[in-house]
Amino acid sequence: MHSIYNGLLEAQTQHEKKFAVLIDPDKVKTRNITRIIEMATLTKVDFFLLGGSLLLNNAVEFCIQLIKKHSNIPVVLFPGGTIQLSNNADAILLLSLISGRNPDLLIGRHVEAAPFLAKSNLEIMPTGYMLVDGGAPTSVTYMSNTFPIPANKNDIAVCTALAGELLGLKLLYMDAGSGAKNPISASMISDVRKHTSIPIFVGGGIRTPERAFQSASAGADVIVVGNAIEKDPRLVMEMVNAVHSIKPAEVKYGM
Ligand code: 1GP
Repeated sequence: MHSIYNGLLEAQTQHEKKFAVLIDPDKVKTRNITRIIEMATLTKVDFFLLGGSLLLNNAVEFCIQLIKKHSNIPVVLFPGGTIQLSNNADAILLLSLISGRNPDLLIGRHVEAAPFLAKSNLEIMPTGYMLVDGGAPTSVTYMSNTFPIPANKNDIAVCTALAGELLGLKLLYMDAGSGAKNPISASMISDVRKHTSIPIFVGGGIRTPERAFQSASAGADVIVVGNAIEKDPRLVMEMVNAVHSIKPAEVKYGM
């Protein structure tokens, strides 16, 4: 039980970084998903995140089946809404949008999902989800009806993350939003890392292995990449290698 979360805590103590591929079931073509799954298996991606802000075709179940058929990599739901729940995944990021002030995304959807989640076999990982301005409006800021944290307001990001940790959330996810123009700055990641201890996911607009390396060195425990890999599945290898290659000495933050 709780093997994915324990794995994250264990990796944190060893200063090992993890890499996750985000699959948006609506966007990826079947041919591309199969290619991404093959590349991910070959390069030892740590897990798949599955979800999007808007699911038009409800293809979550189809994607899980496809992943499970071709690989043993755990599938973690990253739901944009309650319809994106499935008992066939391994775990779920139970997101509370703590950067926003939309009660529905702080507790409302959770109430709706609770009966399903309580009966499911999913490993549930309560996550403080923080949207950070990535230079242009993204689907998630529009759909969530919230303002992201300004990109240069590290102090707001730190206090938000700290509040999430003090409330008992188990993970933080700092997201500039899918396809963000600018990924979250290394300085914001590093400041949040210095003031909190729970594992941090970072994603949104990471397009190069160098950027993935930089974000992980700044303090992210898990780097999430979606768009760039959807466009070019061959990028998986360099991205994973960059993130997995980080040695404790290269980790720049300090508690
Ligand atoms: C979005 O953090 C993820 O929620 C990944 O973003 O698609 O820009 O890589 P990209």
